[in-house]
Amino acid sequence: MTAGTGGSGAKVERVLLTGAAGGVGSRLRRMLKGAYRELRLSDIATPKDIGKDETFVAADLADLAAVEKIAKGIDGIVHLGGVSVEKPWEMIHPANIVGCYNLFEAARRHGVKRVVFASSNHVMGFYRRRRRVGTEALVRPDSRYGVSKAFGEALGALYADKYGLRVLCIRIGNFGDKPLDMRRMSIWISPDDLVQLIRIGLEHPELRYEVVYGASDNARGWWDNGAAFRLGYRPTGRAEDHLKDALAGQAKLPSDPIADMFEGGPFSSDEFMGDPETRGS
Ligand code: 15L
Repeated sequence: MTAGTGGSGAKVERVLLTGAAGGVGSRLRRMLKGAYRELRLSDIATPKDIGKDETFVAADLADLAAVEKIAKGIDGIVHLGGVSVEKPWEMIHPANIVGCYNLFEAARRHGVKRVVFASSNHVMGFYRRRRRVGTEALVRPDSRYGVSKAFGEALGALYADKYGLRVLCIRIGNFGDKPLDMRRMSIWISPDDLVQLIRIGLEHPELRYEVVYGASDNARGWWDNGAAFRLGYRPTGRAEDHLKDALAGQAKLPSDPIADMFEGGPFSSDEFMGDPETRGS
């Protein structure tokens, strides 16, 4: 694999991956190895399995000076870092609000050309499952976590429009080798397909600012992913190939009729109060 073009003829050669110790990050750090001249890994704490051939720099996203250090000399950032599920505001705020601001601001200060932001399907979690939504639809977050991801998408737009940073926001569905249950049959993304989208974000010459859905070729999908297809995305994962596993996973879940109404599933039903018929979109 060769390094890509970061715009204005400049190549993206030095890539920073935040959240490199998490579930998605650990997998991606192996898959992106060798794709760029440098792959700098970061997370709040150093994982035990860092290899001698890997570069890891620990940084707390809430500390701007620390984030500036990891962004220095970098061409493109894949920002997976932060809290990745619903948590109390006291945890979401420093990591996903302050931390995300620090990431974009550090990128600007250090002349980083591109940021690929790991957004989430939970930005749209209060859409009803019968709706087909694209990326033009209003955000309907299902959690404080979903709100923090909508904030990150808005920051990306600001830094793209005001400072010329090239930004791809990927609303990741559920990343893994196969869909875990019936909701995930609609939102699943295979590791190969997520890498494909990330590389579009780091290399596509025409990219300025886009939001795409991080989903494989799922026959039961809920999203119109035209924006991704226009950028050349050709998913190869097919949720339908794993239907048996998803049905088996679903059979183990407790009944949750409110979760079943909305795209966000348990993120939507968590703390839910009142009449679901009057909610969502
Ligand atoms: C997410 O955004 C989370 O990061 C991941 O852990 C899953 O919960 C996923 O959404 C999902 O909706 O399945």
